[in-house]
Amino acid sequence: MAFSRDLDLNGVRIIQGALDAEAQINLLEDIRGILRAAPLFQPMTPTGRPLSVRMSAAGEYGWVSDRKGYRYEPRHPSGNPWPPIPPSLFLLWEKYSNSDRKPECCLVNWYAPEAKMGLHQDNDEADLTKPVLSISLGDEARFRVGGQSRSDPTRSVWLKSGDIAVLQGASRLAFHGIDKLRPNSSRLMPNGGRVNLTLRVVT
Ligand code: MD3
Ligand code: FE
Repeated sequence: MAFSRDLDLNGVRIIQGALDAEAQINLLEDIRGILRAAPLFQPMTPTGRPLSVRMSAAGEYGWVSDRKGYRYEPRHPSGNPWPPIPPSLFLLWEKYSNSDRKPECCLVNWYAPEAKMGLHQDNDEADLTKPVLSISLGDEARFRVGGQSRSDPTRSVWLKSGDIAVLQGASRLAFHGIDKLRPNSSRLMPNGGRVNLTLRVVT
């Protein structure tokens, strides 16, 4: 909070140092609450390969992937509804999203030290003019973002614990991914790893 700086990476707004240490610790407690109600699971691609990232969600919808395909669902694979999005995250959405709609999903991505996420587009949401807000916690990760075609040139930046990214306008449909983590680069979590939260309007 004290020393934040704004960066533009192919139209993605990155607010480095948006959350101070105390805010990060409080958010991690909120995430632990979400994961008690909706434990992490390992999504399978429709071709049957597991993603290296483990996931869960809060809100009216969570994103799931299995043999039937990718989609938003109102329930965790256990059959229970997702827990509510914590108030702290609605406040961050109000502060950074400039959106007239409230988020309906907080996707929780958990990266073990070896996890990564290949280049992809997020287009399972009904209204792609609505922003996505991303919050990074834990170990640093090299984030890559290109354009609206897979073959467009990409740029990358290391996302650190407490950084926030806002995806809107043309960048909302940009190809992006996480190349790798930098192990032991944060002391937020006792056993390392990384959590990324994304707040989304789904319907
Ligand atoms: C650009 N997550 O959940 S966050 C994802 O760090 C995802 O876990 C990555 O890609 C992560 O889909 C990257 C930054 C991000 C999130 C959503 C985006 C960038 C985006 C949606 C559209 C364009
Ligand atoms: Fe994505």
